[in-house]
Amino acid sequence: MSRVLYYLEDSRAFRVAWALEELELDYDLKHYRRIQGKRAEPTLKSESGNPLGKSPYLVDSDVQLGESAAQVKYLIQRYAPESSLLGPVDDWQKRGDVEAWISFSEGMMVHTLAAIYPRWFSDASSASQIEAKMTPNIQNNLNALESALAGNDYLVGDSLTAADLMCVFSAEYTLYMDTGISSDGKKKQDWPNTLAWLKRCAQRPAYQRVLQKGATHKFTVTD
Ligand SMILES: N[C@@H](CCC(=O)N[C@@H](CS)C(=O)NCC(=O)O)C(=O)O
Repeated sequence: MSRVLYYLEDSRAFRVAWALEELELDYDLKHYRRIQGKRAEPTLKSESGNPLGKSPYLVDSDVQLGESAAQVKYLIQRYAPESSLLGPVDDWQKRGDVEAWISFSEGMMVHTLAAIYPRWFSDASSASQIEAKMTPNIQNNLNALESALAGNDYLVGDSLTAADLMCVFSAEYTLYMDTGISSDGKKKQDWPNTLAWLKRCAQRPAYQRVLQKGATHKFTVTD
């Protein structure tokens, strides 16, 4: 069975590579570069067959999928349906919480990108004005993670779930890009539970195996 993950450097594709490693599934990682640190090189689109030209894109034998959340859920449902990675099978509160965090990782944490795109595509003054407008939303998101992680090692329950697989990238990216943080007189250490969770997840053998495989991911939080 062939399984290929189309991996753009420093991107959400890390979520899927990490999920594959947690599930101990074999896969080929096809690595692509960004042009000047932004858009993907065009070969990502032509070689993956993803009409959107975005990463991650997963081809798993006869299945082809875009969207990191769909890929992470597909892998768990297909290859580890009895696991608690989507929450314990009989606990609907926890399963719902995992779903909510999966949606949060893209639907809410995308506020970070609303501050990044003006940095990339607009002038410095407009970018800083937009970042200031987005700051309450960005900090609200970080505060939600921080509260959920008070006294907890992981976002839902006491073990890793898809909530962590999805939200870690979003939080790492927000802290690394420093959106709505130092510009508002704050520092990463103002979210200590979140920092500890990011370091804890980064120490997991599966997370480390992604890096050892050569996947470029510059956002990892270490001591
Ligand atoms: N919602 C999608 C977002 C996919 C996406 O926008 N990926 C970015 C990298 S994080 C990308 O491929 N960017 C390259 C480009 O826009 O050219 C997901 O979660 O997979």
